[in-house]
Amino acid sequence: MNALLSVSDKTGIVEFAQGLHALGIKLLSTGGTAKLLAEAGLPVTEVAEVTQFPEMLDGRVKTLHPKVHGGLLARRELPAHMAALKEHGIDTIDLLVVNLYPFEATVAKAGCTLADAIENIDIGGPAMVRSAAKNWADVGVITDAGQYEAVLGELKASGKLSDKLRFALSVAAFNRIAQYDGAISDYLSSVKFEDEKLSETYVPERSAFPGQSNGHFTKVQDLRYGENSHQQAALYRDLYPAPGSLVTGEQLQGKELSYNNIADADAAWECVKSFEQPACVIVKHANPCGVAVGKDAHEAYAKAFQTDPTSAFGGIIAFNRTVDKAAAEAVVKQFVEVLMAPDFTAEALEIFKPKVNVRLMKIALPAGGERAWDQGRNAMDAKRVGSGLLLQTADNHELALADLKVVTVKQPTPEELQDLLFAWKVAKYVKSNAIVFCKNGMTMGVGAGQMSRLDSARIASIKAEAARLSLQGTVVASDAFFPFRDGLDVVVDAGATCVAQPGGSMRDQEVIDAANERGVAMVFTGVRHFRH
Ligand code: 93A
Repeated sequence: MNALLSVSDKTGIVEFAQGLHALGIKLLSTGGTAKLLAEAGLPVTEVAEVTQFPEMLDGRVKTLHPKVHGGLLARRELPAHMAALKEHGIDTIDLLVVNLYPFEATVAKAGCTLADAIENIDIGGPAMVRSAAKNWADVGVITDAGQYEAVLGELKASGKLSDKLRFALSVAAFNRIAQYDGAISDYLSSVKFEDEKLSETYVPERSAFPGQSNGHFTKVQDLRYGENSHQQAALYRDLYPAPGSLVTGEQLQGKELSYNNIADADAAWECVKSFEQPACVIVKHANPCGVAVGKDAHEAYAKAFQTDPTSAFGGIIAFNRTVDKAAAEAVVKQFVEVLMAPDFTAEALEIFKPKVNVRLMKIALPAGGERAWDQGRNAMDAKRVGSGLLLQTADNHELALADLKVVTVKQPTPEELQDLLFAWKVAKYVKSNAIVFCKNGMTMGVGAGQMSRLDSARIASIKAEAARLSLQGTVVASDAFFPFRDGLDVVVDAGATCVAQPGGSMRDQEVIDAANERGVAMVFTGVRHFRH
């Protein structure tokens, strides 16, 4: 059995090689590694001796030779392969031990020059690793010192490696190569290339974010900063963005979009897309502070604005219909950060022209039938947690009238049912705990982002009061169940006559009894819409 050892990180290599030698395995090695093993008194053959070719080009070509790759890639069970090895005087290599030039550590050092980084891109190492890992059925490939023990253990026990271990080593090897190539691609993509400065000692300035596609995302632009001015940020989009999604939009005028603008714009756009009727959504700090449907864009805006005129100041506004003159004249009276719509009439564009800072975004709604908006949803939702990534499918649930289960003696009126569906759609886009009062296709009070449902209910009615809206005869959507009757009591005290909630609490009966006692209608939706 022959082993080829070629490692940059030489930790534990002597002990491991001693173990191999003790088992009668022949050792082949590259310059630096061979020297170390020889110094430890081990018999070792230099690869250059095998290839009959000296290491050249400052070590750039050491192992890139058919005598090495033939020995790694030949399929032992194929007579033709073995005959070819024999014909060319090539020995099999049955165990490969490689760890790569320290590219990641090199570029992590302050002052790393472009030349240093380039010189630390290992070529021969990954090539051998790929050959060995491809031929896992015959070759064991070690890419990490942490694998020495398991390999020596099996070799000592049975004189060979099990299929299971060789396969696991192959998978680990390809993972390592992918990671290594990723690091190179990330580094090079981050380099701000400046021709005139290029020299051996050039330390490139780097953006915090790589500029190229990594196969899943592609960079749209660097942003001035992140959520706060001391944070760096960039916007990426899916390589193939869903039709009708925010990133497919075109900015027609205004200042550059900021990180927070984009986050809020997405919330507004996703929400407004969910309505069939002409709708308007006003978002502040990622929460809708006014949502309404109307006969046209202007009416929808007028109603949405009424919900919370104070919060709507500096808001992000989205329409699912063309913004015409009437809508533009109404909107332009307020301070607006971002305005999004599938289109703007020429008159509307004229109205916004003097407001050079207002960002106008034209975004096509996804085409198709009446459920077309659904195609535009992102398939996956992601969130960073420490050094982890939480992934989930997007919250795409849409409630139909038939899904509602009336649990009270009092039945909702047809108008209340329509408003319930409207309120439920809005609640889905409000941060939890969400309580949303609605009437006649408009939000009347929104309680968002509280740690207790009771507080969200109180805040929603305080806000309605501040906007001088009466909550008498409103419907309420609660994004998750009422754990106790107190939350229900608060919304009924405020004037609600009909409530939608998922149900499913241990105390559902207590809450149902409370609704009956108060003489209001309540429906269970069977789904909840937490949003954090
Ligand atoms: O410069 S290389 O890309 N060209 C090669 O042919 C080659 N073969 C092995 N780098 C190459 N290696 C790498 O050399 C190995 O991946 C390992 O990291 C390193 C070990 O060199 P030495 O044994 O001389 O210290």
